[in-house]
Order: sequence, then C-alpha cells, then structure tokens
Amino acid sequence: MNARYDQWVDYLYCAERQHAAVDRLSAAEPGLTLDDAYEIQDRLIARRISAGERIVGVKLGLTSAAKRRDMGIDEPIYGWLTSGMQLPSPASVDLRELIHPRAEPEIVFELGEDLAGPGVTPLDVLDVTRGVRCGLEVIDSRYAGFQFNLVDVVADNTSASQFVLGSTRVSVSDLVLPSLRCQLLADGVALSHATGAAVMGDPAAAVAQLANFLATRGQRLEAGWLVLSGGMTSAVELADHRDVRAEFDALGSVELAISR
Ligand code: OOG
Ligand code: MG
Repeated sequence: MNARYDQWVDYLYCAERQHAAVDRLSAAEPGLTLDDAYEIQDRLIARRISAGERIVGVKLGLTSAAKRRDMGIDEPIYGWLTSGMQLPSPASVDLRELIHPRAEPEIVFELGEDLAGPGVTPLDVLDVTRGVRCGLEVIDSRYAGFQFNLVDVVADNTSASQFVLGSTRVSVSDLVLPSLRCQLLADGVALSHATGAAVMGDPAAAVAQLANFLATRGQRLEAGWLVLSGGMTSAVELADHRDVRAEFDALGSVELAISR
C-alpha cells in the first residue's frame, strides 16, 4: 500500500500545483478506507513541509448543517493548515492560480497551550484559547466538479487552499460563541448568515472533538496553532464575484478581493 499512498500523494500534489482538477481517488481505488485517506493526507502535508512550509494549525470541515447538506457528507473531518496557505490581510486571490475556489466564513481559535485528548471538553478548549478571530477560508477541491466522498476529501486535505484572518482578536471570556452572528456578503450583497451555534452547537465543542480525534491518531493540538472550526454557512463561488466579505458580531470583518 505504501507505494500506492505515495502515488496518490503525487496525484493530488500535482493537481494543486498545476491547478488542474483530477478524477476522484475512490473512482480508481474504491477499497480505500478513512484510515488510508488520513495517511495520504499526512504524506501530502509532509511533502509541503519538505518543500519549506510549516504547520500553522488545523482546520475542521463539515461541522455545520449547511456544509454537510451542500457536500452530501454527514460527518466532521479535519485537515492541516500550512504557512503557505495563510494570506496577509488585506487579502486577494488570483483565480488563475486556483481550480474552482469557494470561500466560507469561520470562527478561528488561537491556542495558547497544547491540548491533547482523550477526554477534552469544550471548557478545556476555552481554557487554552488565547483568543478568537473571524476568518475566511478558501477551499479548492482538487476533484472535478467539486464532488467527492468522505475518503476523497480527507485525502485531499479537506479541500484546504488558503485562508485569511480578521485583524481583531477577542478573548473567549468576552464572547458567547454559540450566539456570535456572522453574515457572508459578495460584491456588497448579503448572501447568508448564521450564528456560532451552526458549528455543532458550539464551535468549542467541535474543537474538543478534534482534539479527541487527533488523540486516536497519536496527535495533539499545539500552543500557537490556529484552528478553523468549519464553515458556518454555504460557501460562495469566487468566480462569480469581485470580492467576498464576512462580518461578525464582536470580531469585526474579513475580506477577500478576487482577481482574474
Ligand atoms: C470540504 C471542506 C469543508 C468546512 O469548513 O466545512 C470545510 C469542502 O467543502 O470542500 O472546510
Ligand atoms: Mg472550511
């Protein structure tokens, strides 16, 4: 299997570098398991690290009903964030360097201490959180038609492409995360809105589940890392717009300009 893992890593790495969509892994290899997919994901990130990037955090995916409905997958997933994915603010993305990008608003945790499962609770997450920011994640599935199953999307590092953070960091003691409101706008027009509760009832619960899941794979969240807790609303296709903006209660706003 090891040689085949590396073959799939090459396949997905090249698709990203060449911004060319590829067929789903599961079409060619229907026997791949979720464990295989996380192994491919780990090796994909190892490839980026040997090319000079470093891990800056973790992203959760499919933590809201809107995202699960849109993507047709009913369980949360996670992937890795690397230094090369973080955009300086004000951010802009160039459509010519991506495949079919979309953006989604997220609540982002900045961890002040390590956090290792099992048994991590939402309160433990709040205890180690240095602060929370708003963010926009740009996802860009490497699969044709932005269509995939659970195993495909996990192997593809959960469609991670780029992200940008808002400039305001707020202490968790000054926030009630489930009631934090956010609105997603494109070209100044409001598209959708949600509260933090859209993320598994409480984004801190989603992060706790992540820490516990990482523990089953011998991994932990580390001090200084960012955690993107998952898209709160449906994602918006960037090709249709000139800019996308997310406005949050208490956390300010974050914006992405789109060039082509
Ligand atoms: C999968 C990644 C989902 C989120 O926040 O739910 C994700 C996808 O939609 O392509 O990042
Ligand atoms: Mg996301």
